Amino acid sequence: MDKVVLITGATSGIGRATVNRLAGEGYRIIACGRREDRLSELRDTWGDALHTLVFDVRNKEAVAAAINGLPEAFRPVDILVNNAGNAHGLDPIQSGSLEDWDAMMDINVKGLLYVTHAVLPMMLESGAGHIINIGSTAGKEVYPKGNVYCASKHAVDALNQAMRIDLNEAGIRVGAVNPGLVETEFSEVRFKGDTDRAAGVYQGFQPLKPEDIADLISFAISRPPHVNIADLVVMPTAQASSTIVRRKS
Ligand code: NDP
Ligand code: 8X3
Repeated sequence: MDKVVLITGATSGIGRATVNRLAGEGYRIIACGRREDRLSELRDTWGDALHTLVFDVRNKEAVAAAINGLPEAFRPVDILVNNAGNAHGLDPIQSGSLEDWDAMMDINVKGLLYVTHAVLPMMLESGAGHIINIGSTAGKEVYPKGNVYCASKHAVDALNQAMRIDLNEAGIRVGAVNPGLVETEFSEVRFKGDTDRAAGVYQGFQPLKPEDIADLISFAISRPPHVNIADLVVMPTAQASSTIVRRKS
């Protein structure tokens, strides 16, 4: 396998599971995140098959500098997995925090754009490429107190469609994976370190595992060149919508 995959949000959850899945399949990986210690652990596991980049996706200069400075062995990027993101807070719109709103729009939407902007010249030059955007069921429907997180993921849904349209002539594949409830550090971040509250989100039913999403990403990027998985929605069997989850008491 000589393909290079750049994965944002590689230090945790879906991103880390995707790194481990794809590295195990022989892809060369560029693992990105802010927590250097966790990136070092991945590097210890995968050695020279993995390159790490430390940046905050909100910092467009840092994003561009890191990606423009990739070593030859990790250029061009063939596959981009736009995964970095989180929810911050779960409050009604009338009492939401401006800091949380900024974080979600700056990371989930603008960060995804900055990374894509930095990677695309390599794909355009090589005349091929594949972008997987990690959206959410929150990008397909809105739920109580989800307001700005849902808006950020609806924006990802729109950008997924827009990228596919604009990059059609260039032969670049674009598709989204939109998960429902996956047990990761997502709820710990949303509830600002309240681990009890976070654990409650996944109680009484079997949530998705990050490896389930890595499995779908692996499937999407291994289709033959004429096949593009444009938009996938995946939920736990116990989940029917953002607000309907069958829990055992
Ligand atoms: P985690 O909290 O486990 O992982 C989030 C990842 O995003 C971390 O690696 C984190 O790295 C990275 N990240 C967050 N903020 C930044 C930033 N400012 N700059 C760079 N990297 C950042 O959550 P998940 O794995 O669950 O989330 C991954 C994606 O999946 C997100 O886009 C999320 O919205 C989406 N998703 C999650 C679902 C779920 O139920 N868990 C369901 C649907 C979608 P670091 O902190 O080291 O920078
Ligand atoms: C994460 C799933 O339902 O918490 O995107 O918004 S949800």
